[in-house]
Amino acid sequence: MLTEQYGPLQKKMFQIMDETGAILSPDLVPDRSEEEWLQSYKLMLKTRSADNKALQLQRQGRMLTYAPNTGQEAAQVGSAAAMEKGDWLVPAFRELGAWLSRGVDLERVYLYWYGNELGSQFPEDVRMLPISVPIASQLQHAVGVAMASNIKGESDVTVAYVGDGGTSIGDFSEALNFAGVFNAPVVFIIQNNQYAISVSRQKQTKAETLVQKAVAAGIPGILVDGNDLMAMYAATKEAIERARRGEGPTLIEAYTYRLGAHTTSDDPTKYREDEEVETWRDKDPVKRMKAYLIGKGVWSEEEDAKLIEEYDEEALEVFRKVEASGETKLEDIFKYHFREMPPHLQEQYEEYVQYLEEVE
Ligand SMILES: Cc1ncc(C[n+]2csc(CCOP(=O)(O)OP(=O)(O)O)c2C)c(N)n1
Repeated sequence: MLTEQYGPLQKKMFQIMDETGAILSPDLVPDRSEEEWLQSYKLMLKTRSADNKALQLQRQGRMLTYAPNTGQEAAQVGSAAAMEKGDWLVPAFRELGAWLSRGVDLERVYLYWYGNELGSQFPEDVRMLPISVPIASQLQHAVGVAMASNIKGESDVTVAYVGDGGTSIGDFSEALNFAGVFNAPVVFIIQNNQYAISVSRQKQTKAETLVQKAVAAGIPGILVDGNDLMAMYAATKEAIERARRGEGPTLIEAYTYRLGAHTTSDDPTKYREDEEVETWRDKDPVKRMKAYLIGKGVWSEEEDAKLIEEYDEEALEVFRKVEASGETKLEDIFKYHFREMPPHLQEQYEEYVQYLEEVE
């Protein structure tokens, strides 16, 4: 069991691949074909292209806001790749690689950041809850979804994401506790990207690691190099299989770094040094997986450059579609927040309609 070797109290970080793409532990490499690793790599690349394009568009005043994922692609794609078709994904708001891996269209994601409510509507067969910005609130829902699978006698597992900042919120501890008590088939993934906006990980908690919070809840945990696609896949797969066997929840801390800004409204140069960012650029998850695949002879620099170009163009195409049809209507905020509009919202909506009549 990886959680025994690399459990919270072992004070070790689980890694399979080093920063150069070299395999450190050949016996721990998950049983996947080179083609499957290549597919995951392509999803990481697609995530990065979508990120870059969204940032450009936001700077041109065409995208409302955006929360970049650059640097965190392995934590997202590696964990989602370990999920089975019927498993549930419960997101926070910075897991683009995981969403794309699960079959969410980039168009939905861009619609969301464009401010359109339809960006939260996924096809029926995509088992993902809507993006959740109220920090850590999604974790209670995740436990509920997982408990429902248990009650219905279904074998689906729920994978829920949260940031390092989210671990300081009560919902996080409550969700872990509930999951443990009710043996819910849920895997919690903390993307520890070292910052909650400007609050550094050191200021977030005096605890040495975030994963040690699993000990208090009495559930297994593992600290993983979040920039190592293989390690993230292996750790998540083990946790999902444990949950599916009826052995309850796991907490995974993916140790990673947000290379970009918190959102497009943030200026990270105000609270962190360039040198720090540079050391993390050396640990870039995309770079190391690319080196691995080129080393295996299944990928090349030429194919890489060509695919990036294709993904960049595709992202722009998708955005143009969103821009052409996805204009945000204020009334959507009233209409889609609840299934049936509660009286206080009804009142505000009527006021808004009256206002529109007056100005027209
Ligand atoms: C309950 C709540 N409080 C405050 C905020 C404002 N806020 C938005 S993002 C954020 C930081 C989140 O940091 P973290 O959980 O580490 O995730 P990251 O943004 O780094 O992915 C805060 C405080 C919020 N969205 N929800």
